Amino acid sequence: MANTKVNILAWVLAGFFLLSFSSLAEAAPVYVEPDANVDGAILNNAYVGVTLSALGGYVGADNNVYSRFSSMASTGTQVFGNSWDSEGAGDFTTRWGFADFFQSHLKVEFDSPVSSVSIDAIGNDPLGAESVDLGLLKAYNAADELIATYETAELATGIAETMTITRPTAEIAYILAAGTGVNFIEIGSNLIPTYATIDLDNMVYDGMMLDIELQGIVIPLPPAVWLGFALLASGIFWQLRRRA
Ligand SMILES: [Ca+2]
Ligand SMILES: [Ca+2]
Repeated sequence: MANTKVNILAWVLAGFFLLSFSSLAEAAPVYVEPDANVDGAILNNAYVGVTLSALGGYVGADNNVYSRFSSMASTGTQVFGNSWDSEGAGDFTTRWGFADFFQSHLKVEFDSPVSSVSIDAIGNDPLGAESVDLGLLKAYNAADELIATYETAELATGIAETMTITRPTAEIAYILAAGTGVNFIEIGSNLIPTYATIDLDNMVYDGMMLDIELQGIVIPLPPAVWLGFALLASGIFWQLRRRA
């Protein structure tokens, strides 16, 4: 009789576990927002589910991503920053470009591939520079294949455009984001080419994050945590079954 009770308990536990999956909320947007951190904070591992880094840049750039104040932030006061500056002095900047040897571009790696990602590109040329910026977002799969790109329209100073890539399946393993194209600055009678750089802010991703709702509070959990739960639950289940 006791064995039967344990057996029933095991099946009830298994049932509750399956129910918890079937009642999952829709995958919710996950915000990777520099405003959540003080000015100068290193953001590389500051958010659940993602790892941030700054690729390229001047010699001396440290490849960290920082929370950095920008008057052109599209949300709040902070944008993504890096350690490159125009003199190569290793100071913080908010400028991101795709010219490897002297511009940093933002890399965001996902712990598990996602289906959708967006980030704001913001034109950051000095007012009156008579130039515009272009933003570029590139998405790669786990085999390092470029699977989608998004390029903005021309961005005037302080103007933001949200760059979004959405795929039918969760296949985006990482993204790169920065300014692209070439600006020409008029100096005297000469047009001097400079690579376009932009500010980046307000990243949001969606896809494999699974939500559990407890007492009305939605908690997004990465799949690795769910896998842990699943292993734990199956372990308990089989222990109880063995006793039965
Ligand atoms: Ca912000
Ligand atoms: Ca610029």
